[in-house]
Amino acid sequence: MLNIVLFGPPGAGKGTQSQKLIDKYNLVHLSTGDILRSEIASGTKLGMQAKELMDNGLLVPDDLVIGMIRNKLEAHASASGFIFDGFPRTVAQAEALDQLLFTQKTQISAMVALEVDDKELENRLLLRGQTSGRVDDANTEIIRKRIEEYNTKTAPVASFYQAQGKFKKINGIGSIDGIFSCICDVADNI
Ligand code: B4P
Repeated sequence: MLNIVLFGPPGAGKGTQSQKLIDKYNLVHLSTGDILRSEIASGTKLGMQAKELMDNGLLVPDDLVIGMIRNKLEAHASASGFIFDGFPRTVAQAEALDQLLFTQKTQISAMVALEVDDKELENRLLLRGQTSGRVDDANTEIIRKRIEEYNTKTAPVASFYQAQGKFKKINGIGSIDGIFSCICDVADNI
C-alpha cells in the first residue's frame, strides 16, 4: 500500500498536488480541510463546531479530526493507498494515525513536505480568496494566524516522521508540474 502524508503550511499546494497524485497512483484522497468544509456546508453538529475555529485560522480539536479520519479509513478498507492532505496537523494526530493504520496492518510510506516562504503563501491565499469565498483566505490577519498555528502546532510533526526516516522535503515554489514530478520521484522510490 502507498500511504503518503502531504505536508506543508497553508497554501503550500497540498490540495493542488493531491489531485494529481490520486489520478496517477489511484489513491483515496483524505483532505481534512475538504471534509470539514463539507460538514459545514451540510450544517452538521461537527461542521458547526469547526466553522468558527476555521474562519479564524485556528485548528479544529484533535479528537474531532481523528474521529473523522477513523471513519474514512474504515469506509475505504480495500483501498490501494491514501493521500493524507492536511492531516496530521499535530503530533497527537500523527500518533493516532500510526495507531489507526497499525490496526489495518499498514503504515505511512513517506511524508512529503512542500516548502514555501511566508510571503508567497500570503500571496497565493489572498489570490485564491478573491474567488474561493473562503473566509480564512479573505484577509492577511487570518492568513498570518493560520501560518502561526502551523509554525507552533504543525511544524513539529515533521520531526515525528523524520525520526521514522520517512521525511522528504521538496521545494514548493515553481511550476505545479515541476513540483509534481519531484513528488513522483519520491513516491516511485519508496
Ligand atoms: P486545508 O483545507 O487543509 O488547506 P490549506 O491550508 O488552505 O491549503 P493547501 O496547502 O491545500 O493549499 P492549495 O493546494 O489549495 O485547511 C483549512 C483549515 O481547515 C485549517 O486552517 C484548519 O482550521 C482546518 N483543518 C484542516 N485539517 C485539519 C486538521 N488535521 N486538524 C485541525 N484542523 C484542520 O493551494 C493554495 C493556493 O495556491 C491555490 O489557489 C493554488 O492554486 C495555489 N498554488 C498551488 N500550487 C502553486 C504553485 N506551485 N505556484 C503558484 N500557486 C500555487
